[in-house]
Amino acid sequence: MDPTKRSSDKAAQDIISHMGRLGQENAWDRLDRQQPQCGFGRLGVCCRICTMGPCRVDPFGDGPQVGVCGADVDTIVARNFLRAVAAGTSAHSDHARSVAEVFVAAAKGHAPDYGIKDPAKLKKLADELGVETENRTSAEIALEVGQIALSEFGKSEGEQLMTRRAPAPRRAIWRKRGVTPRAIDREVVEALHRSTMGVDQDYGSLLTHASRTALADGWGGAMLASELQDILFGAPTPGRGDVNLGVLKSDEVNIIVHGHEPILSEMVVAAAEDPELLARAKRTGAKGINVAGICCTANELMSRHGVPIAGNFLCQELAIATGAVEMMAVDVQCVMQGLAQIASCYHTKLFTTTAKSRIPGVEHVPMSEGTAMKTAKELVGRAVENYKNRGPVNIPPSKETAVIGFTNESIKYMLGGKFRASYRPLNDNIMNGRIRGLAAIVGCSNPKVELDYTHTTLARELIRRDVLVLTTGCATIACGKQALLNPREALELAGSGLREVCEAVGIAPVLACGSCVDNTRMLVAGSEIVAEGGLGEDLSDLPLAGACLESISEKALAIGQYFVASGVLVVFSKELFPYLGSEKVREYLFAGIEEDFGGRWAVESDPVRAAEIMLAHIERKRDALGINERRERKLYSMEERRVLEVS
Ligand code: SF4
Ligand code: MSK
Repeated sequence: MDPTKRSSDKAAQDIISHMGRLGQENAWDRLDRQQPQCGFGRLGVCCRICTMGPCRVDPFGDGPQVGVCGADVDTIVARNFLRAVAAGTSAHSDHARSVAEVFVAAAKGHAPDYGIKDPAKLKKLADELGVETENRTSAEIALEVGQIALSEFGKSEGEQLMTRRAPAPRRAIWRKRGVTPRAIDREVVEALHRSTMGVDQDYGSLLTHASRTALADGWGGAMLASELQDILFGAPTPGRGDVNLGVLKSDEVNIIVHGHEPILSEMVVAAAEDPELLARAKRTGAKGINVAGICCTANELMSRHGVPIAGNFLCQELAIATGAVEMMAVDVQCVMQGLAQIASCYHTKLFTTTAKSRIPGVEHVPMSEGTAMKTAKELVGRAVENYKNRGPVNIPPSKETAVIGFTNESIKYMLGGKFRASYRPLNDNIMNGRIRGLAAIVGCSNPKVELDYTHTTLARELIRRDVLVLTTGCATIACGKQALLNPREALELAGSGLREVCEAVGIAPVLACGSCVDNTRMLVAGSEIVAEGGLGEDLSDLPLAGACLESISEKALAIGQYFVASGVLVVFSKELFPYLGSEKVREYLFAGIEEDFGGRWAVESDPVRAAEIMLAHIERKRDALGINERRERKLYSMEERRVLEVS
């Protein structure tokens, strides 16, 4: 197939063509060989929950309308939706649990290679959680904070503590609807229980629990992951780095870290600076050691250390096919099993590092918090040794400069400075209409969609119409590859109002806010924007919308659902939303849920039309806030001014 149909990015096109010439297979080829994909599966109308099945209902013809147990199409689709949300929630939350375990081990002194890098953020979180900080060491505070964080997963009673960050009216809605999340594990377990054969068979009740489960992710596990990572590895600050396959170096040892948890990648970055390993690299003929990231690990590393990004999800196989990668170390999530096959075509050493994520035929080097640096040095050493085995390389020259690393704190700092850090200037500029509203562009890259095309087209369309874009995950990397994270280039594409504000503040109109778990930064930012005043009382009042048009993962669905249940409109691609087979489920997710939570789902595959949906929503919210009304300019007489001053 024509590589320009597979990717809008030239570097990826080059490597896709190169792989085609060599007869090497990638995700696009495997997708082609899966065609035609099951139409029942695409609509979410098949069920294999019990062994009376698998069952499927026929949404179009006169085939069966219920499964063997009698479950109808609404139940089947809603159960599939809930199970996907639960799986996505479990992924983010298990990531958070691993971070919390390392956090506690570091506080106890059992993880000597990790420490508290951001004591100010630790103190702030401790205050929020009611942990005493006076006359205590960082380690003592961290131990108690870490233990509270760990208890959020399995506590037998009480609500998720981070939900306190939400505006009061939002918490009241959750309470009224009975969806305030309890222990994270409990919500996931209950989701699986409810959706097993013969339990919850009311689609509305199943979808309500999907909200509760997703909220345990957004306002629970994922939010804790971002908080604890910031404290352990340092909160990101905006900084420059390079993005795309061109960051690989023809004369250095190239190491790629891929996955999600910074526990591995932070150590690999530090180990690559070890003088002894650098000297060994030089002895093998390399000029140095170059670490680059793929997927969310890439966002984590660039936002904290300026480590270059080689690419997003669909670039993982392409990076190896450059022939220039000595070693790829992976941890959890979004790691394709296909990597093993492509690595076998090259000299690349591929290593799995966590016990919960293994690949047959791939060497496993277990990473544990007690010996993290030792293991990281071993991995880097293996990469250095492997340099001599490198064959011909084919590194596309493309790379772009990006500014990455925006957080709730750093955005406020950029808007107001150190002593007046505040969202006030943002709120004022939304109220006066220079900025029409905010949009979140998040998520993955999917071979069913031309790589990076929808994320970047949507971003261009929104900034052109004066909407400030916040982005995370693989969408961020897509924007980075196409210079949308480069303030100089992106500002040329922005509408005049947005451009004026961004130039005054010194930011790009597309702000890179980190990895998938960092979507929770947007929830916190939204809550603080509400608290700042002038834009309503709740998240659902804000002129704000989200989109994920290249989703692949159940995690994306969990993220979408917690945004919706937090009061936000979320747009997914129609082809990538396999829950459309039930009219009642569609009616609830696209309309009814708005009455319950103020947010809703929409599906649209075309990024320009998706932008229209988001813009219409933003303008509706502005109308409701009364900030679109043109106020007549009134010239006051001296008499009238005196009255005003007195009152
Ligand atoms: Fe079929 Fe019902 Fe079993 Fe699902 S739970 S496989 S619909 S019998
Ligand atoms: S890595 S979940 S493909 S964003 Fe977070 Fe990218 Fe989606 Fe994985």
